[in-house]
Amino acid sequence: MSIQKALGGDRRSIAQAISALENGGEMAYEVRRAIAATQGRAHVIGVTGPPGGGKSTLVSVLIKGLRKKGRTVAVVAIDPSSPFTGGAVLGDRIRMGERQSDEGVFIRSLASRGHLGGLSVAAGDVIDLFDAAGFDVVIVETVGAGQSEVEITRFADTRVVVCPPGLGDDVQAIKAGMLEIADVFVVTKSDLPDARKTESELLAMLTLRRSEAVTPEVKRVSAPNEEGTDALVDWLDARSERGRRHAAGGAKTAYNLVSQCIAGDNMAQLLGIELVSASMGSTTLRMRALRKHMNFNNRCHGGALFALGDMALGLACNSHGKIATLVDGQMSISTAVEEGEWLVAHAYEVSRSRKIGSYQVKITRARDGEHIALLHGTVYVLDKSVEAPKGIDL
Ligand SMILES: Nc1nc2c(ncn2[C@@H]2O[C@H](COP(=O)(O)OP(=O)(O)OP(=O)(O)O)[C@@H](O)[C@H]2O)c(=O)[nH]1
Ligand SMILES: [Mg+2]
Repeated sequence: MSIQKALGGDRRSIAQAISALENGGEMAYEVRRAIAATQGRAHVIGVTGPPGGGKSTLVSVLIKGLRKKGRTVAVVAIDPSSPFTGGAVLGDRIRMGERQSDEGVFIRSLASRGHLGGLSVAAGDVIDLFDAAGFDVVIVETVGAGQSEVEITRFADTRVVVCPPGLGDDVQAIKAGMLEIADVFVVTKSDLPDARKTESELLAMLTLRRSEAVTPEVKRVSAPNEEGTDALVDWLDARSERGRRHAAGGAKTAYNLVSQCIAGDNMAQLLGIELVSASMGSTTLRMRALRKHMNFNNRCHGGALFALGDMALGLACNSHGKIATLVDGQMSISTAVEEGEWLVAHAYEVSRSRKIGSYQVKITRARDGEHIALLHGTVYVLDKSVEAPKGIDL
């Protein structure tokens, strides 16, 4: 596999790079490292909403509209049940198979792998890969059930929440979770009788929102009649939110900050912990289990594993630029590590408020992606900026 070819847009290499990211393993961090060195520029659009709400159909409509505007589009569908398998999505009108043969479109389904019921761990990396490979727009489809609609806020520049008619009281459930995160509500299936009612219910809820919040748009779309589709595509395309997740201390800044933190960390030097990649709220490190890490049983010492996990977690929670410190951490270890093995620690943010953050770190064996240990930690965020070591420009 050639990572450089993938970053140049070669489809076969992109597919291979995604497989590497999914499998974990040794190649995954090579890919992550290559991605980390590139600057994001894609407009990442997250599409979420209830099961069967019309998300995939809407994504097809968006692909078609964005292609007409000359944009290249990559799609990450996070749900094994999504019909992005090359079959017909909406009768003969929009065939995903036809879209797949379009050089400007790349569609990939990812299994959710049960990561907190939300986005798979690899999803963020796959989005970054598409971004690095030069796609103008990356669309992420997730089923809004539990964590995923909240997680999408970490990944997307623009959040589209699908709200089909006929949800009845379930519109209240949308109010509880998604009202907070949406940039635009799309009332799908607007050809169905209850569509106007759903729209007015949404508008009524939005007027109850706190006045300082930016009020999301509400748009109606009927896929079979192609009603409202152009307006939605125009609105999305005109948004200047492109690459927003990278702005204001985005991936590049986070990477610079984290790489300087680790360079100035004595424990990391002592144990030989290296940075693989970093973005806001997420880091990947690696460490080779050497003689000095072994316990009396000639296996990697639990303390060394914890130090690796703690380092990854510490960098992930400090990557926002505010000093954060671990106040509670628990590690479970499921597999012993032999001398000579490379270990990869991937830390990611589960949640974060102004003062408290929750993080997880997965430690795997690089050779085969075997699960080694899981660290869960709670951090306390101080009202102080992380100081970069002297003489280095951020
Ligand atoms: N009448 C009508 N039906 C639609 C429209 N959009 C989607 N549907 C139908 O709604 C059903 C679900 O559509 P999908 O696009 O698969 O919905 P989804 O949200 O992706 O579903 P999951 O991924 O399984 O959660 C399908 O039978 C579609 O044909 C529309 O605008 N009008
Ligand atoms: Mg779907």
